[in-house]
Amino acid sequence: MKREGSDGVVVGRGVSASARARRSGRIDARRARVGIGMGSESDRPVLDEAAHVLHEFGVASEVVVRSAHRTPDAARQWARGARARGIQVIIAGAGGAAHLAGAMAAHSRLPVLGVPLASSPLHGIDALLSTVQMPPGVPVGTLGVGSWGARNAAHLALRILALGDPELAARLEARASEIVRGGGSR
Ligand code: C2R
Repeated sequence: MKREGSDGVVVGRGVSASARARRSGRIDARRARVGIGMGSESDRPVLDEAAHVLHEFGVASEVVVRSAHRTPDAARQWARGARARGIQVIIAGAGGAAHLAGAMAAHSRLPVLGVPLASSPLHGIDALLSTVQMPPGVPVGTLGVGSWGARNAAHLALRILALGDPELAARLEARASEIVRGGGSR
């Protein structure tokens, strides 16, 4: 499901969707379309939930640890190169004084979805406030705290991608019908 390249980038892919995409020749599902950045390796269990939701819908993601505080140059480089690598949406999760999502939005014109994490003694309130109140013109679409936020960041990314991907839109519609019938959701 996942492979690790140089640079600590981990890519997951949806196999059946990949085959379909190859047949249709439209969208290469092997290529990461969502970039998932996290401030620390300790955030990985929560951000992995976003990667799993994307994987369920056959969307590959690139998962990296980058910190606006600790590795600012690497964080900037990753954001700046994202579009050229085929990334269409960035998800950034961080805890405490969470500036990662804002830094991503400063360095890229892609939509940035921020996930505040409850990793500090303030239980995510600090990360929520650090992520949500961006200055006008540098938007971060901020989701809920922790695992719910990570999963919804992926669901929102899927809806954004589905605007230009009818196959994905159909998969989302099918899942919405399942939920109406009582199938639940990740
Ligand atoms: P450690 O567990 O590595 O000490 O990290 C991380 O997201 C993590 O939740 C503690 C917390 O620090 C956060 N961190 C940020 C940023 N970089 C790391 N908020 C950033 O760039 O915003």
